Order: sequence, then C-alpha cells, then structure tokens
Amino acid sequence: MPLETKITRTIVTATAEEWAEIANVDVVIVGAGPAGMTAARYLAEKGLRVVVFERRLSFGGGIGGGGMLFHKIVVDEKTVPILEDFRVRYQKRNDLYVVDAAELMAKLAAHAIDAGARIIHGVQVDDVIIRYDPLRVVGVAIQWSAVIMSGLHVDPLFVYSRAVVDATGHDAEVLSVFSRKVPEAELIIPGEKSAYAEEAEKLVVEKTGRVLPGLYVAGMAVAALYNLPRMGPIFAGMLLSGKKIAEIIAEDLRA
Ligand code: 48F
Repeated sequence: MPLETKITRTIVTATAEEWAEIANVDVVIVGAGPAGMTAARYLAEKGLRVVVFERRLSFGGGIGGGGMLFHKIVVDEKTVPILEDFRVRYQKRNDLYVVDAAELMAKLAAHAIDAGARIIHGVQVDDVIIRYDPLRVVGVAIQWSAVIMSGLHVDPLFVYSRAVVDATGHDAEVLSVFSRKVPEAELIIPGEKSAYAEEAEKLVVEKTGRVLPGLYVAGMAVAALYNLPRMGPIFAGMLLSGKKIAEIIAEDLRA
C-alpha cells in the first residue's frame, strides 16, 4: 500500500473511532481557556467522559496574551493548591503569585489530557440541544471553525451529553445562543461590568454554577451572565471557577 494511502487511512479510521465515542459523553466543555481546561482535568479525574471543543487551533484562551502581552499572569494564595496539582511553577511577589503564561497553558492542557479529557481543536459550538418538561440542555451542535469562517452553509453534527459547560470567556457564547433561540427560558446576558479586580475575583467564583438543568457556566462567561466586573490578567478566579464547576457537575451527575 502506498504510504500516502496509509497516512490517510490511519488518520481517518483513528479519528472516526474517537468521534463515535465523542457523539455521546458525560460532559461537553466549550472553550479550552483556563476555566475550561481546569474543569476538564478535575472532571476527567473523577472518571467522567469529557470532551472540550475549542474553536481555535491552540490551548489557553486569554492566558497566552499574559498582561498586555507581558508573558506572565498572576494568581493569589488560594490558587496555589491548583498550581501544585498541575505542577505549574510560581514565584511569590507583592502578596501575589506570578506564573509564566506559556507554562500555565501547556500544563493545564497536558494534565487535562493525561486525566483522560479529549480536547478537540478547530471545532466551534454554535447551538445547544434541548428537551422539555423540564426545559434542559442535553448537548451541543458543532461545526468546523473553518466552515463557519468560510460562510458556507453546512449542517452541523450533534454531541449528546449529560452536562454542557459554557467556558467561552467574555462573550458567553453558549448562553448567548441559548438565550436568543430559547426565549421562553428568559435568560438575559447583560455582559460584564468595568474593572474591579478584587470584587470580580471573588464574585466570579461565588456565581459559578448551574444555569438550568444540563447547562453550567464557568470563567469569564459567569461575569457576562451576572454583569460582574472584569479583573484583567489575574487568573485565580478562572482556575477556582473551573475547579468549582467540576465539583458541582460531578455531584449533579452522581445523583
Ligand atoms: O477567553 P478564555 O480564556 O475564557 P476563560 O477560561 O478565561 C478568561 C481569561 O482568559 C481572561 C480574563 C480573566 O483573567 O479576563 O480573559 O473564562 O477562553 C475561552 C476559550 O473558548 C473558545 C475561545 O477560542 C477561547 O479559547 N471559544 C469561544 N467561543 C467558542 C469557543 C465556541 N463557540 N466554540 C468553541 N470554542
């Protein structure tokens, strides 16, 4: 068999086997930013079948930009146990802990994958699957990002799941599409407020949780949903929010 044939067959058959499994999972996480990848690791570690869809061809969301492209981010003391879980090195300065942005992105992704989560790049979630009585979310509609960028009319595929997490960051894309397409849910997404780092860090974790049956929110999407202030390049709230949503979902799915 020519090598070219082998390359194609190997990739297509290996991918097709995995997609058959991905079609029905326990948890879909939308967005491979800090909140999404933290959640993915802690959920997968509990034995749940987790897939993360990321529309870009990279990991990390807003981590890579550091603070105005300076390649460091900061967290606070409460986050140190999470950094240690992910083997991320840190340095204490001015009562904060400074972390290398590239290291954080790489290690969040590596530990999520090692725990058993799948991260699929280049796929955008553009809708949810719903059921009634009670109104609930039971999965997502997905499309190649490249197809969406091209403007071609191509129908999506579906992924059925017991829980969907909006970890899409500032735009809360999953909640936004749900709010637009399912008006009877009366879900309003006001967007985030101007900066107030200390309040934002606290509130984003406090408000992390379930939005309605099957639909959960973590990270900056929480700020968009509850009109919370932004916090800039301090990432404690993102990591803590990811860990908290994993605990909430694990508890809900056990019931
Ligand atoms: O934006 P992002 O990093 O979200 P986050 O985990 O963290 C926010 C911080 O980075 C920062 C901040 C806090 O300090 O202010 O902004 O809440 O990561 C979100 C990821 O989701 C992807 C997007 O490309 C990014 O990598 N994403 C967004 N919408 C979709 C999506 C979608 N519809 N489908 C798939 N991926």
